[in-house]
Amino acid sequence: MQKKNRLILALDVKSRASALSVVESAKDSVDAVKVGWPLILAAGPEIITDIAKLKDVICDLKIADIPSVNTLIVEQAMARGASAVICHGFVGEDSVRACVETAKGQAFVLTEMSHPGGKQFTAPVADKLAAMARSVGARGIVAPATRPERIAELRKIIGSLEIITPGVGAQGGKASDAIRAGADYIIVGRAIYEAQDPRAAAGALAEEVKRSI
Ligand code: OMP
Repeated sequence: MQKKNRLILALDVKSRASALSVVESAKDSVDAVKVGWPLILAAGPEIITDIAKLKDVICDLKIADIPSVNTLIVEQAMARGASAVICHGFVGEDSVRACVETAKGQAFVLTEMSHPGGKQFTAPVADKLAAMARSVGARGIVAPATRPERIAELRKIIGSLEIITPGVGAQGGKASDAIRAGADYIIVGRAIYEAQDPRAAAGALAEEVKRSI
């Protein structure tokens, strides 16, 4: 995944046609596309391979199972063309290690979630999850753009690991705040794919990011 625009498109749309159309519109301003359950269930897992021909794909299955099953899931995602995966950290070090090893290091570990409920159970353990992500050799963590101060705190724990951050736009976070707090990439879905003009929306976000570095 190149680090040009520092923008990851969360492609939570409900059909193959709209997925391809949004990617075509936004592709010049995004560095990667995050594909998750809504689109995979709507369009079939082949959509991972199709999008991967256009952009690097982060497969967001929020993997949270026992190590042997995590391994099977990551194998399938990578075989279909994913460049990286997202797994939950709360399942424990052995399960996360299985994802990291199977993805050859290309796994992002979810720490504190961005929605209000993320404060309930994930926030209190997020520092420990971030430290564990670092110790198992993950590529990076997912941390909340809705709480940029937490991005800054988690950055101190993970050192040079990458931070990818959702919560910009529809969830109320600001791209500039997240980047200034230490995020490497913002993850944006609805503010792009629900926009009248996804190309312009992605372009404006990429510009905001550029001005914040
Ligand atoms: P929008 O709110 O529409 O920009 O979408 C946010 C995207 O980031 C969705 O694909 C969510 O699944 C994802 N996400 C969060 O919103 N919060 C989190 O804490 C973690 C994720 C994620 O792992 O990507």
